[in-house]
Amino acid sequence: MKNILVIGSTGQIGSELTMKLRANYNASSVVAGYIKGAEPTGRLAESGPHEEVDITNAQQIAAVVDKYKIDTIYNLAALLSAVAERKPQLAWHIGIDGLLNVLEIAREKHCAVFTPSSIGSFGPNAPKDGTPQDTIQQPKTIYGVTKVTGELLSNYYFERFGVDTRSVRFPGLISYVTPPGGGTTDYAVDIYYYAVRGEKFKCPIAPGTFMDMMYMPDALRAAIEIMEADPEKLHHRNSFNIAAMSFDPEIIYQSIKQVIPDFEMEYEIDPLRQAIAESWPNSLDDTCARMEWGWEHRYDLQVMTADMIDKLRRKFATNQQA
Ligand code: AKB
Repeated sequence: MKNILVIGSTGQIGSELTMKLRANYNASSVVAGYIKGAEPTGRLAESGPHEEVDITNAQQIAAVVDKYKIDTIYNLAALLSAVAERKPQLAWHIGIDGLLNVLEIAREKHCAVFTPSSIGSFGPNAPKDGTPQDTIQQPKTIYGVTKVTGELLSNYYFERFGVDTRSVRFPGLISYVTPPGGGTTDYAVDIYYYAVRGEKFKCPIAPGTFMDMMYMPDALRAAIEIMEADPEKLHHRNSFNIAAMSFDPEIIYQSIKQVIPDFEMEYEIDPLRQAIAESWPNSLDDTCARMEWGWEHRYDLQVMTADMIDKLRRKFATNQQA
């Protein structure tokens, strides 16, 4: 990876991944692609080049790829699961028409492409616990439909045209930097904000609903390590199961209470998110990622909780001083 374009650089993953890529490689060769209305600000804007790149506009993508001699594209443009259910056509347009634009440009201009998939690519008829790498994928959500289609399309471009496409199936991602928007797993981010602000949390997901989750530093490492992996060792490409921890709302609540004992939570179930969560696996088996490119998570729930609370306390203290 020499010259990198991040499409969706101001989103939940993009804002942190762009900064990490700039830290790991040459900052001036990591281009932050954004859409109108979501321009980068602060360090993201100052630390390297940024260009308007709407994934639905093939000419715009091609022009930026040419201008910066891009060899690797991180395609992070997507609607998260709950929002996608409300706007299925837009979810398809961004997730699949947009991906096709990226893959065609990658084919013409010889770029490698990373496009994240998700635990949402599985449906209710996949094995619930220890969901295998290769198993039935029949999601019930438009988000999942776009993710499975994206995996197949990316594999097709690799096998048919030799485009170096790679991907991981992200669990719910937890971070103190950029808040997510419209995901089913977002409760596991919100809960920390409420706890640190000393407010009671209304949990939209029912007790006993398990989903895979991951702390953002692990997710960023995964996105970089998969693109740096030795291609000779990859039997799979699109997309690898990766995992770090699986919990339900009661378990994360108890882990926060160990640090903030008077934290309170009650349940106010969101039927849409609950139905989506119930259709997803409880936990994925990530043996293939561990064997083929050495994937390892570093953060478990306890370590993540301690770090999230510490970082959010500092963030709120700084905001109050400002
Ligand atoms: C969502 O909840 O939509 C995402 C995901 C698990 O892909 N965080």
